[in-house]
Amino acid sequence: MAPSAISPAQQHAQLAFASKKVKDAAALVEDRTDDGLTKSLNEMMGSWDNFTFAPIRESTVSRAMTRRYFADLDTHAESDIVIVGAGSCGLSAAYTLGTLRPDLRITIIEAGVAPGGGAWLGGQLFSAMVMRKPADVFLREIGVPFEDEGDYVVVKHAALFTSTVMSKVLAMDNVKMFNATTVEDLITRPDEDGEGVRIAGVVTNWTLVSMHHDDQSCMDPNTINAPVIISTTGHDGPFGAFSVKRLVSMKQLEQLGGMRGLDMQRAEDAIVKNTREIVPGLIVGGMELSEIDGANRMGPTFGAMALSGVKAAEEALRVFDL
Ligand code: 48N
Repeated sequence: MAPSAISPAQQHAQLAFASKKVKDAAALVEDRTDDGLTKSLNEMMGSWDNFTFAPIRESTVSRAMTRRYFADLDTHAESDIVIVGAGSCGLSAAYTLGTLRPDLRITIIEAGVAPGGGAWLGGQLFSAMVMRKPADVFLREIGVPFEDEGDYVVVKHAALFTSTVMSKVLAMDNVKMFNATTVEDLITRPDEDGEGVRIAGVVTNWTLVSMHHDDQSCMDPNTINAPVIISTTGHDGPFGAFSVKRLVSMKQLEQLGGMRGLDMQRAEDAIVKNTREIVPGLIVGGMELSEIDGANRMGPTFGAMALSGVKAAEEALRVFDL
């Protein structure tokens, strides 16, 4: 028998996926008719007079959502790796980790209702997204078409990149994203190898609650334990650069380096090369890193975000397997 092209862990993950009554989307796609649509959809069109949905009761919908959500919260209360921030860097890290290690329980915490961070547009409301080579390697990995312009490539709409990498991450059985949820603190333990701390998880709350602690009585948070955290919370936005700012306020870092002015040439190499573990258990990548290192910003090029995510995943596996 030909050797299996996938690892035992991936076989395990695929079996788990199938056994959960969740049908793989690819297996569900029927043959298409000559006009490009499936036979079922073709038959539905034009026959709306007797059309009706199957019956349902409101509580059934409520239970279908809440049962799964709270089961996920219960399962992911102990995670192997938590990624804070589902922007282009966090999603690229999640894709790489989820693909390499389908045996690991990976949790993504995203403050926005809509994940994706700053990667829905290429820059100043323009649609196209530029990535400098060799970041096209990641686009080929996830199957995003692009125009090759020599030293750089152009994805026709930034949302095509972001929705593609997100759809692959969300389809992974070992990855769960909690969006509209904010990391509002870090769980720490004394670091056995030094005087500092080891990061051992995250403290979370609904984003709307996190934004109103000042004008509401205390609303206590929830927690997720994990031995490795990847923080990719960007450099702007209501919670930008969250983890590195928290390290300063808990006196684990002297001060932030402060993001420097825009210099495309220097910024992207620095972000990718310096994606690393900042304090034991906490890896920082993407534009959050520029706030700690004082790296330049790169403006509307996204190759460093994707490859910083790949490097953050590699760093996380190094720390996890230590
Ligand atoms: O897109 P961002 O902001 O961050 P990155 O590092 O993934 O990508 C940065 C990129 O979009 C740029 O800034 C480009 C390249 N421009 C550079 C330049 O020179 O201006 O995504 C961060 C995500 C967002 O979705 C936030 O909502 C989320 O992180 N987030 C959080 N989620 C949960 N808890 C938090 N505390 C938190 N803080 C931010």
